[in-house]
Formats: sequence, structure tokens, C-alpha cells
Amino acid sequence: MTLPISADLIAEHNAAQAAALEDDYGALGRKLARAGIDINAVKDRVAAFSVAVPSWGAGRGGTRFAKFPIPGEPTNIHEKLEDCAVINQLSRVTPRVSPHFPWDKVSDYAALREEAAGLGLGFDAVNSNTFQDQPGQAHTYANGSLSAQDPGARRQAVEHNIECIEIGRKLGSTDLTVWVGDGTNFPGQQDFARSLDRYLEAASEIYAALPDDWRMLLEHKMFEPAFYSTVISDWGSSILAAQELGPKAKCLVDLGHHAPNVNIEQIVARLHRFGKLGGFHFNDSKYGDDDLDSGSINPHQLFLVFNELAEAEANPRDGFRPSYMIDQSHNVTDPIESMLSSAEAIAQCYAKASLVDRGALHAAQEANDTMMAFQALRRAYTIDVSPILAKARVEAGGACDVLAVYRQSRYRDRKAQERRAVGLGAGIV
Ligand code: PSV
Ligand code: MN
Ligand code: MN
Repeated sequence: MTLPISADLIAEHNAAQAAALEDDYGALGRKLARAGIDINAVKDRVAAFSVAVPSWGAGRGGTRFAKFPIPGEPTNIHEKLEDCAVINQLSRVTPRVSPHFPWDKVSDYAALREEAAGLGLGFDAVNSNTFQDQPGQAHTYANGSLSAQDPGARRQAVEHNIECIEIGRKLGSTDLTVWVGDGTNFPGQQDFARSLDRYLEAASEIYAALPDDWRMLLEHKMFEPAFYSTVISDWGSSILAAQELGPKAKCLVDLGHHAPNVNIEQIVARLHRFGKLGGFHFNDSKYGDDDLDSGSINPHQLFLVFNELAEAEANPRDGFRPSYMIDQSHNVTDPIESMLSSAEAIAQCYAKASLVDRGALHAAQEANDTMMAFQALRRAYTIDVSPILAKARVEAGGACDVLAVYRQSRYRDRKAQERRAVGLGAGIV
């Protein structure tokens, strides 16, 4: 396996940091031991945690106003994989890539799978795209895809999703994520009930094509690109659709796809309660589907989501296999740096949720001791778990300080010499 960053550079950096890391890890270990927690057990848990990165997140995103490319950004799936390999090589927490079709279309998927494996990567959920028209496509999605009135557009959207399953089988994926932008911009534009009927009928055709061990992850979104109504607008529509489709259909929670101030952690608990929690698209937001970096705005919310996941893991109903993915738009940063920082923020919340004294939390809940219940969460949230993450990373061959090594490697500068420049223009939103 040939990884993009020099192993010697990582080793030298880690050696220089080793004494400080041991010191910090030892101090945190003693603090946790006083609370009856074995730091090595937490580290082992963290070492087993992973989150997928989106192929589309490797390029600079943009808004409908502009996209500002950077020199050396990837121009195709091969270059995206190489960048994703950098993220995983340094962080050791992102071993899978979630591809999007037709954006990542190639002629030989077996070869693509091998290429990824050669970079230490596998593939996560495949994402279909029926929210844009592609050149030469027979039917437009301007009036919807799976829910369109036009039977031709519906058929085309179903066939595209089935093709995504076929591609995913070749890549070793076991999940199909379906997000449709279908909806309306005017009251009266479409009949709410009939558009959902059409969606369900089309989605059931995709569901019927799922291999036995596959899941169909339904991703809801309240608005955008449709601004008045969206067919799968919220977790309610999502769970109803998933229940109607069958046991292999689950709900995917993108943190940016909710009404402002919605209690997302409670949604997570509800979906799990009914065996329908399928996975996440992690990002952060201030106003809507901002696709900001995970944990950059509201890290406490991210922690509370992981706290519900820790509860769910302890009480599995209908299995507990949420898939974790990042879905962000990196408009003003180097996407590799954003995903390194985001993966760390996500793993930190996972680690902190593991530190919650669940016995104390549940006892306080039973006793209606509100303050102590809250303190059980607060105690875990305020612990700086970074030495645990760094130790797990270093032991797995990653870098103690991921961003420092990435900058020292001058990877992007090297790619700027090798890769063709990306054109200006509006980006994806
Ligand atoms: C839509 O906003 C979304 O969150 C879906 O996951 C898409 O697949 C992705 O962003 C990329 O546009
Ligand atoms: Mn998403
Ligand atoms: Mn989104």
C-alpha cells in the first residue's frame, strides 16, 4: 500500500510529541481512574470508531453565488480518493468514502475498488443524484424525480437508483442513501398527498431491488431547493416512508436538514425507539443547511446526539448499526483540513459520550434529580479527551497533531503542480 504522506514525516513528528502526549495521557488517565474509568478501555473504544467522508467534500464546495477553487483541489474521483487517503492516513478514523453518482462515475468499478483498497480505503453508502439534470438525460427533474407527475422522470429516477445499487455492489457498499430535492415553491403547486403517493410507489421499486444485506437510507430535508414544501421534509415523513417500505428502509439524519432549534438528539432517540435509525450526515449549521464543519457552531448538540447514541447502543432495539458520514461544504478552507478537524470533533463527542456515568445519570433521572442528571452529562462534556484520541491515532499509525503534519507535508502545494485547475463558477449547495 502506498499512502500519500511520508511515513517518516509522521514518525518524526510523533517522536517529537511523544513525551508530551504520554504526560497528558497519564494525567487524564489518573483523573478518569478516580471516577472508576479505565482510560485504555475508552481508547480502545475510540480506536474502533470510524466515520465516512463524502467524495464530494474533497473538492471546494460553493454556493449558488460563487465557488472559489483552490490550486491542487481534486478534479475526479481518483484524485478525491487520494485526498481521502490523506485524511485517513493522518486521522485513522475515516477509512471509508461515500461516493455520489453520477458525479463519481467511472467505467470500471472493480478497478476503482482496488484503487481505493491500495490507498487503505473502502466504500461506504452510495448516494444517488436525482436533484440535477445530467447532459443528454431523457426526462427533466425540474418538476421532481421519484415524486414527479411525469412517469418517465419517475422511471428514470428509479432506474438511476437501481444502477447505484449495482455500482455499490461492485464497490462493496451495503447502503443506498436516497435524498430527493422534490417539493414545491408555491402553495397549490402540487397535491401533498398525491406527490407522497408517487414517491412511495417509486421508492418501493428501488426497495425491491435491494440485496438482502443492504439498507435504503432515506434522508429528509425541510427545504432547499424547494422552498415551500418538500416531499420528505422531516423525520416524521421519513419514518412513515421507511415503515411503509419495510425493514431494510431506515432514516438518515443530516444535522443541517431540520427546522431551526429542533431537538435533533430527541429525534435520534425516537428513530432508534422504532428501529429506524439508519445513519447520519454530520455537519454543523447556524441558519439552515449551512454544511459548516462538524462541531464548529454547536459542539454541545453533537455531544448530546452521541449521548443518545450511547444510550441506544446500550439498549439496542431491532439492532443498532447507524452509519456515520460527514456531509459538509468546504467553501473557505482546504477540504482536507476541514475534514481532519471535523473527524476529530466527531470522534471527540463519541469519546465524551462514552465517559458519561450512565448509572449516575439514570439514578438521577429516576429520582427526579434534575441538576445531578444534567451534571452527569456536563462532567463528561467538559473533559478534554484529545489525549485519548491522539494516543489511539498514534498507535494506529496516524499523526499526533494531524493538521501540523498535513501542513508540513506540503501535500496541497505538490498537488497544485500536478493537477489541472478547477474552473470558476457556482458550486453545489
Ligand atoms: C442535500 O442537501 C445533501 O445533504 C444530500 O445528502 C446530498 O446528497 C448532499 O447534500 C450533496 O448535495
Ligand atoms: Mn446530506
Ligand atoms: Mn444537505
